[in-house]
Amino acid sequence: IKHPLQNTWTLWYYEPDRNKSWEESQREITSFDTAEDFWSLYNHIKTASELRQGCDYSMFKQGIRPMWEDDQNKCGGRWLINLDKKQRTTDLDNFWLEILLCMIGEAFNEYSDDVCGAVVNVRPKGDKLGIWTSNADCADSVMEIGRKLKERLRITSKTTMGYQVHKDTMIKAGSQTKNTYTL
Ligand code: M7G
Repeated sequence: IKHPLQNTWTLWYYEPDRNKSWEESQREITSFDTAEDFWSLYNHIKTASELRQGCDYSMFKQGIRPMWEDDQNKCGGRWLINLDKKQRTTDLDNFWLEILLCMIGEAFNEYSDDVCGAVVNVRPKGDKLGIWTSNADCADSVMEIGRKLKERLRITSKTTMGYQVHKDTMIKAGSQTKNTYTL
């Protein structure tokens, strides 16, 4: 028998399309609930660094859409890791895989329930990794998830991580969103 995961996870893919809205361009790829099915999927698809610029992968718990508007996200926010351009070849794929493994392995202990999912944005100006949590007001949970992430990714002091509330991101198109927490 296969090794069951605590949760069922869904992979989403976003590709920009001028004829569709952002929401319509989010495509649900597949869901899985065993370690073996995770690896079959992971080994079958392009790595993040192989995606065309402008595209995203998102992996969320089944039933949570990878958007601010979802009930599980609307009071939440994300830990954001901004990579510089050089890190696409050195860090992007490693960080993304490690984030996925943290999530499916429920690495955040008593706070794993607060994790909704994660997103990788492949962008010309620098790639981004975000881990989305459901309640931005739960400082304990947000900080513990951030600390664990930083430890597991072995993020050094030169890379700072900021937690941004989705409600701030939503209205801040263009300019930079303020960090509500930093690590
Ligand atoms: P992005 O892809 O997160 O980052 O957001 P980028 O600026 O580096 O490309 C780009 C745009 O996508 C936003 O300004 C929104 O128009 C749209 N968008 C992104 N997200 C995460 C959402 C979302 O959750 N809901 C909606 N409605 N639009 C979003």
